[in-house]
Amino acid sequence: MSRSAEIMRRARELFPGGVNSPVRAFRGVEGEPFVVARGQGARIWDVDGKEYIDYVLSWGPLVLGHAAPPVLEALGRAMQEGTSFGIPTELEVRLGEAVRARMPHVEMMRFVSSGTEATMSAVRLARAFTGRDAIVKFDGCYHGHADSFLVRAGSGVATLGLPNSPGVPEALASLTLTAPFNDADAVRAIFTARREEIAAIIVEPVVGNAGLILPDPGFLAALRAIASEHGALLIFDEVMTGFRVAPGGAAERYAVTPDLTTLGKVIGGGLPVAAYGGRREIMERVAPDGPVYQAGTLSGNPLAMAAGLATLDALTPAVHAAMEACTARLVQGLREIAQRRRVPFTAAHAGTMWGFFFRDEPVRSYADAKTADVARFRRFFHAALLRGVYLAPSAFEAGFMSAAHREPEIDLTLDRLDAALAAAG
Ligand code: KE4
Repeated sequence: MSRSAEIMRRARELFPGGVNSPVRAFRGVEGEPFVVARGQGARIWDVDGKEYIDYVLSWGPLVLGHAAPPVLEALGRAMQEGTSFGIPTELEVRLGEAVRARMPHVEMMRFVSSGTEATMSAVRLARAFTGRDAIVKFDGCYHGHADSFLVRAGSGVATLGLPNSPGVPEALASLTLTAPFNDADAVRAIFTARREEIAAIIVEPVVGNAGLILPDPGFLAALRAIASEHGALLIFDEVMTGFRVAPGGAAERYAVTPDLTTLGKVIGGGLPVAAYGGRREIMERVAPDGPVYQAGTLSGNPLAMAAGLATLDALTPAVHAAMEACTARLVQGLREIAQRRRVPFTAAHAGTMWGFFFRDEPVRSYADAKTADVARFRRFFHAALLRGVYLAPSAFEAGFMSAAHREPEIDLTLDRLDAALAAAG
């Protein structure tokens, strides 16, 4: 028995599915997850010594790659001073200033410890600010596991084909209205029917939890106009897209300014950090200045702040541009391989996020994504893994890039995925 198998046997005694987050269990691709031992740059090694080029990168945070020197050095310095205080530190101020310098529309923010906390708090704040209870989200979008979001959600919920999760009271779920991504008319129709009830539209500006789905030109601007017209807030959930689809996130890439933004992943550099923020007049409603309560023992944790700050400081426009070029090269290379092998295939990227579907036509919505050939994805995933390329273990996730992936890694990846596509049949 491999060490991975032995450790997973013990893990299954302790954790549901042997994992601490469902999508790690490989249920979307069948088979058993490997147990990772360590990571360095673009690569990870499992406990049996097998090496993989990693395109999941902890589901997005590791934009500099694994064990990036600037992050390790910053952590080493910070931990010498202590690991947590529950008292204001300058580190959180410096990370907040770094975020606002890249996203000026995030005038004021609050750090929390997970993307779910960020989106949950942003929706509570939107409901308080507008005095309304309903929210609009999009089919296949995933905003974390807070009750209101587990309605036609993406990511692990889509991967596992779960219904709209048991345990969410119908009274609450009924306040979450859904529309297909890229369908502004459907959103207009919802507002026409329920205008006075809707507190906010929350959207992944580039969907990364139903596979990668790009917004049609004008779609995000249409959401901006609809929200403004009806007195609702527009929330960009940039937990995944933030500092990945552009140095200033989706707001910069698509020149659309949301009222509130949620962030995570990259701003923690691999440690638990997330944030919600936006217009000052809205954020000033948050306790202790305002009545909207939200709190967190480890919010603004100095080690996490240090890792996030080191990551943003190293993520210069030049580093971002080089990563985007590698992402484009990988996606174009995959298109050429699929075309040569006559495999129905569509792929896209936005900055340093990328994705593909085994389907000929482009994917504009979750409904489109669900028509892709998931069985072929499953075979391809395992053929790639066998050849040392670790892709997200689900057809309903995105791929990522890091500054540690250079041309040699991309060329090696394309060689390996060419062979994997042949083997996948
Ligand atoms: P967390 O609570 O997992 O930190 O963040 C929730 C979240 C919110 N918004 C977006 C756009 C997200 O992508 C996420 C989390 N992303 C998934 C990957 N698709 C995390 C991986 C996992 O669930 O283990």
